[in-house]
Amino acid sequence: MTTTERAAASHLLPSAEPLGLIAADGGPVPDPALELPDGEVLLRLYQGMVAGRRFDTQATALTKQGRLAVYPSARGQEAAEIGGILALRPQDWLFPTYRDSMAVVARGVDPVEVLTLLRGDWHCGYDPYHANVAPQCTPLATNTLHAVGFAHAARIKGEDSVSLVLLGDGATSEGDTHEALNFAAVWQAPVVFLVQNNGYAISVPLAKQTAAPSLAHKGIGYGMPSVLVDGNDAAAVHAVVEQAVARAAAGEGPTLIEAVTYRVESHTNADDATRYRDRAEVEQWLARDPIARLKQYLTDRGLLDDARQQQIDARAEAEAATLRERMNVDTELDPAELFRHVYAEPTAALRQQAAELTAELTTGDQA
Ligand SMILES: Cc1ncc(C[n+]2csc(CCOP(=O)(O)OP(=O)(O)O)c2C)c(N)n1
Repeated sequence: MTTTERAAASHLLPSAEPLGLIAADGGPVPDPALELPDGEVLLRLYQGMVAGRRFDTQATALTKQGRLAVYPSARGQEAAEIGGILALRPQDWLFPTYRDSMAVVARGVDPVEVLTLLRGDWHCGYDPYHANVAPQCTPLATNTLHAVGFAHAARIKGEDSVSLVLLGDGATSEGDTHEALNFAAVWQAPVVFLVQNNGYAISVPLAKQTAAPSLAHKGIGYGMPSVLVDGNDAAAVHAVVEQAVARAAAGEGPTLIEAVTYRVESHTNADDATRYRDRAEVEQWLARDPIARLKQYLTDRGLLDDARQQQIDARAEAEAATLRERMNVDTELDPAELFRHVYAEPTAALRQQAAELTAELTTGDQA
């Protein structure tokens, strides 16, 4: 950048208010700064969100039935999850977190494979090359570095591929995110950062997470264009991610997107959110439900009728029933397998841990 360009860097700043296309009441946002996706895309977004929510409630039920060890729900975040994923091209790559199972399923990965990790297995459960989806990351923000490295490599190899990385508001405070944003901008890597600001990092609210005007404002510090978008508006999320992917694919570098949304459920089924937030706050966000607003919009324009709605519901229900049935089996896991794929030549410490585990499992001595 020249000094003049630096001085004019305000074009990198996000809008003061989140960009939107469809308001909370299902009506159009006046004078939108984005182009509305066509009717077919809006219907795909709607169908994807309905299926995503049904998958999410099914996975939550599976924790109660002891079939899943843990499940971080993305209920309420369907617009960000599905809007982002459906804006990707087949050759692009997704770098998700533990919360983004519904996005991984929407990308085409078998839902039973997606739930393998959360069932307690040691691996991610799916072949990353099947639908270009990296393993879901539990360590916060590590996937930002994977995405930048991957995107940079793709560019060097001359491949037409953009990496979309999903991260939470809490993850933006990690050092890894800083390094990823910095190098993405320096290298002009074809990567899109989609921050799902769902208000909380477990029990930590956004106000204790950052003093920045918005998470999107962080982009200017790295020299990266940033977008603030209504994360409960699937049409708007789709539009901004599609634009960012097109920019990246055209060699114009990375974009930081903050999608403002809300984590309706607790952090996971192992957490109790009533201990740190009011029901009134949750109610406010329920009124901004991403599915209800798109349904209203589509219905008002004759794009969705009862017959179509029934088809969409029936499909989501059938997928959930199949998932339930396929998950309702006792899996046989070999705990020793955990040690087999860490190093080509296991270290002495690892060999010792493996031996201790085998001894414990043989004698039943857990002391
Ligand atoms: C490096 C690292 N530090 C701490 C944790 C523990 N941890 C798991 S989830 C979480 C909160 C993450 O919040 P956020 O990034 O906002 O994502 P969300 O869970 O809300 O989707 C923390 C601190 C972790 N997984 N990884």
